[in-house]
Amino acid sequence: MSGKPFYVTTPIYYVNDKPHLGHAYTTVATDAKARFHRLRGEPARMLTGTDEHGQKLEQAAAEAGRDPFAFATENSEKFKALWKKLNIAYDDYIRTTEERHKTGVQEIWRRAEATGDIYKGEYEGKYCVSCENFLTDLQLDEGKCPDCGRPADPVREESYFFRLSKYQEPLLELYERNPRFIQPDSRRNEIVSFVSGGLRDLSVSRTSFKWGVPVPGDPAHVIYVWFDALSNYATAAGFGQGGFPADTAWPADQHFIGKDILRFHSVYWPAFLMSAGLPLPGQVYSHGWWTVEGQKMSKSLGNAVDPHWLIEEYGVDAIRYFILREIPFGADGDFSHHQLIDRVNSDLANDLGNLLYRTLNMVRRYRGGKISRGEGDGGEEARLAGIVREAAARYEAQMEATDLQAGLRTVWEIVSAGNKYIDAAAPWTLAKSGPEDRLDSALYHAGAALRVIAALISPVMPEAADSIARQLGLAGDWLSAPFAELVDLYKMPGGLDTDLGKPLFPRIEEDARAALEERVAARIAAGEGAAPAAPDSEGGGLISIDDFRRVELRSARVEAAEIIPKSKNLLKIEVSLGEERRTVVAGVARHYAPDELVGRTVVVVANLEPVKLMGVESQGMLLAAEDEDGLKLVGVEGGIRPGSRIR
Ligand code: ME8
Repeated sequence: MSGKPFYVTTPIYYVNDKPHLGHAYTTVATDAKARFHRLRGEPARMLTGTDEHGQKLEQAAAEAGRDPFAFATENSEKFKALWKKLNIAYDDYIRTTEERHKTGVQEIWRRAEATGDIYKGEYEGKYCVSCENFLTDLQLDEGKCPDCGRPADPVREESYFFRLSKYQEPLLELYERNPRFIQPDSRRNEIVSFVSGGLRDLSVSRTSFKWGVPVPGDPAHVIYVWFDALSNYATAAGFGQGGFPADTAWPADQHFIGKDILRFHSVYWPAFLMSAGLPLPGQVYSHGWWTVEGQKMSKSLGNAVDPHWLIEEYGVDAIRYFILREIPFGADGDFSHHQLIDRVNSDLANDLGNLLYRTLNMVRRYRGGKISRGEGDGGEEARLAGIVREAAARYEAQMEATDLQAGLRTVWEIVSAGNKYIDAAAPWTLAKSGPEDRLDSALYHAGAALRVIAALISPVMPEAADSIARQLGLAGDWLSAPFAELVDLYKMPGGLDTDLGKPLFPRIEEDARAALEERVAARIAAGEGAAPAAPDSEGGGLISIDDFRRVELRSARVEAAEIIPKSKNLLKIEVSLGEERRTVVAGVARHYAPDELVGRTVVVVANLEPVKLMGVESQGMLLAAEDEDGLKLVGVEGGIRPGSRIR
């Protein structure tokens, strides 16, 4: 027995939506934390999964004309597929529609009821289906949900309540006793003041729909989806009718979540557990929010950061690295392709990639590809060893404290020390004029620094770490050595057969960069093209005439057109809609010369949110049809006044 594992969880994601960058972020961070613990030789258990009940899912399935379970299954699979591609090494994947989960949720309910914390009443108030949240009139922001901005529905129905008010003091004591229960500190302060303001009892069942876990003994009610969902962390650890099994991983050491769901995790969840007499998790870590290119992540912008596409364009490790390195864990951040490319070029290609390539290249040229053990010390070696030792200890503390960004920065101090070491040791001079053992020592030390770097980046970039190890000629099980050995330069064996291989992270040069930015723009434009009310393409559901009418199509006359500099396919087109002139960016340059367009009547989607494409604000979209032979703009037959509505 290796003892209780470090148990770390992601939120379980709603399956009405397909996975996006935000989901990927939390999951990669959680995976990195679990892998860090495994790197230190501790058992770790990572849980993720999907949240499949509730009104939102029931509605989404109905709109898609699907059975809720089949719909949930299909979308749950999409999450699994992305986790595979993102190299997420989860140990368990829970779906709330599984039997093991439902039994456990009902058991938590029964225990809370036995404590006297659940009573029947009537709920009258508002409900936000999108957040699955009960709201009071005071919380509403002009009738809308304060969190997501969508209109809240009035609800009046019989409901069970949970005596949350009773837990105000115990919760405040918890935050006091375990000051790191909520991280980061700024979020903790928010919750402390929220709870100090007083807690109202919480409605924990619904009767107006069916898609959920039935309330034990009263099947007219389904258990409130957040009571159901939060319980997953315990049910996945084996909690059921008999309690937890003896070898359970519970309590969780860390719940990773986004700040949007902190209240549920730091107020409701510990209160439910206290009521059921169960041990509490160690920490709730609430991270920040991503915007995309400076804007809130919308459908169209989401398309430009679709995780599958990002992985194809940049590689899985570049994405994993970027999202954890770019912003301090806990703070909000902006995802910009420009920044991402800069980071790939500087940190990955120039710094790390170069250290690896120049080291192995010299090993090949001067030593026929073999690294021998060399401990000769001209002073530079001791300096490097000192930097590595100190940085590895600091990295360990930072990762332990979930300061993932700082941990990565620390590894790059070793990268930079490695590059400086090579400059100082100048193996090219040693190769010419010796001494021979100093050359061996220089190549050994550079290689050994790379081995430590590979180990320390492995939680965040597992593939790159393995690839560096393979190129260095280390054995397949290199990473299973004790942590203290992995970070000790002198524990690298000698006599290694290296393999120069291809550069690990190629630089994204100017041409490739322009082409990439153009693809980003095209994806945003394509995302814009999705009719607002259309269900996910595969759903193929029908839309109502009202949905169609929401799209404002107008005729327009092209007044001017020009190629956007650096772009191969984008034109900046000025159109007249009668009184009004608009600029529209369209991906048609491969099919039309700018001059050919001037004077034509085209069809414009006139009520799209504006979006910036390659620096130009596009205020609409042109309609076009495409087949194997090319693309043709949609026009209006005969003469029509520019700006006429098309129906
Ligand atoms: O809330 N930036 O599921 P969900 C960063 N089912 N992270 C983001 C993000 C963004 N822009 N958008 C989403 C639910 N996330 C519930 C959870 S748990 C018992 C039940 C991440 O599919 C972030 O982790 O809406 C956020 O908390 C989570 O996705 C919400 O996922």
